[in-house]
Amino acid sequence: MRAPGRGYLILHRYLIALGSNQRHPGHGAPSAILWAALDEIGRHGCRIDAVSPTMRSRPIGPSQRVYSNSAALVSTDLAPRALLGELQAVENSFGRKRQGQRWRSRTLDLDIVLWSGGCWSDEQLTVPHTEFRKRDFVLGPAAGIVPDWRDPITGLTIRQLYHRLAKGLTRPPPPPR
Ligand code: A4P
Ligand code: MG
Repeated sequence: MRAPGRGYLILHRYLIALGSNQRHPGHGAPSAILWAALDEIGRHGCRIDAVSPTMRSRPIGPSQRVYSNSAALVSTDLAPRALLGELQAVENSFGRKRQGQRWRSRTLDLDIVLWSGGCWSDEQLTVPHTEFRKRDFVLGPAAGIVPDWRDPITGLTIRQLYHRLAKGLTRPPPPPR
């Protein structure tokens, strides 16, 4: 299939999770960074097919800052490792620093959550993302755009995973917008 007007072959679809909890000197607040990042992803060989609204979420991990999170469905001819490279280039272009503590504050984090090809595992990349079933800030936005996409590991849809998590949710509710 050829993307209208884009001239690249679409072989893969991905669910991408976006997160930010640090301001950027040019783009401003985390929610604005997420929208700007989508434009940039569109310039890195991906067609953006659907985007969730951004939500605010309490941080998991050592960082104290509130996150903005969203999800996007993208189509591309990039295979998983090639897409990871492009997403990391986008993260870097937003000033992402990789040194130091895991889960530290970041201007932009882009994770590959699901891939239309199913599962991928090597030393750099694991798809489905290992943590996504536990994260309301991934499943909530994703349920708004791809509710029927099935997790190849559990066989459950995003909607089912989200309802299951919501029922047992022990984390405090997100802060008000
Ligand atoms: N990697 C492996 N699999 C993947 C994948 N599916 N997608 C590797 C993207 N990367 C993947 O990631 C570390 C390495 O994971 C990469 O080099 C890549 O080869 P990173 O982005 O450099 O570092 P990180 O994000 O600090 O670590 P990690 O383990 O990816 O953390 P997560 O899972 O991204 O979680 N709280 C809230 N409320 N909202 C958030 O968005 N995000 C995090 C980070 C923590 N707490 C949060 C949020
Ligand atoms: Mg990450």
